Amino acid sequence: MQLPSLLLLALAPVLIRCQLILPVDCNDIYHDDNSQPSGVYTIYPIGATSAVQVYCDMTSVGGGWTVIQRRMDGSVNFYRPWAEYKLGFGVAAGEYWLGLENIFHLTLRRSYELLVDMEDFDGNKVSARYSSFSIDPESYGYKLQVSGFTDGGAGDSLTYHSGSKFSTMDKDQDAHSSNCARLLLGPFWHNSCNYANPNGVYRRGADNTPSRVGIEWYHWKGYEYSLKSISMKIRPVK
Ligand SMILES: [Ca+2]
Repeated sequence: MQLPSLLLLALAPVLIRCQLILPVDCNDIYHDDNSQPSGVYTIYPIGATSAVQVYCDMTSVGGGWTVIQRRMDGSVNFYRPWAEYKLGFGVAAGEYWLGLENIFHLTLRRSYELLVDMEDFDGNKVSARYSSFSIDPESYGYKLQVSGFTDGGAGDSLTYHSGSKFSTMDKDQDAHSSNCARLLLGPFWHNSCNYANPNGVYRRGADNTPSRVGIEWYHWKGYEYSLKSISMKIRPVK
């Protein structure tokens, strides 16, 4: 009769170790083996039952970046309601949004920095980096907290959004009298309204009909140029 509990006792350290090695983010995977390439991996942002596939950038400025948002070919529709921005959508190997709840739990657990990489249709690549990035819980509207800008050629189109709640077409929490997510066809942490519209409509470069609805980063390409690609990625501050 004693044997099963003895066995469990003997196994306990192994079980505990298995739980501890579940990666919370791409940085955990990178530190486990820094020779692993960029690609799709499984992380556990909220615990053992929260497995989610993400794209890990293992090469940009030191590697270990967890991609929370990515546009690259227009294959995924980003004009979606609150419930989908909360849970996440898309494909880890392509375009996706990690989900506000996942992002909240990640940045609750650790202090993160943010890197925004982007490219235009002429092959020019620039970035914007922020030394501090977090979002508040849903009860506070997933409010964005971002600061500590460093210019990688893109200019700063995000600090203006810091302190803003997240808004979608069906949940207006922005500072504008109208609904910025509807006006710009892109759910985001809109203020009144925006300098960045990374979740806007995928279209090819310069286009102003209709105006300001593309994937924009104002301080690099203005309001009427939709980027070829953009990705937002986070990494724990060392
Ligand atoms: Ca509003």
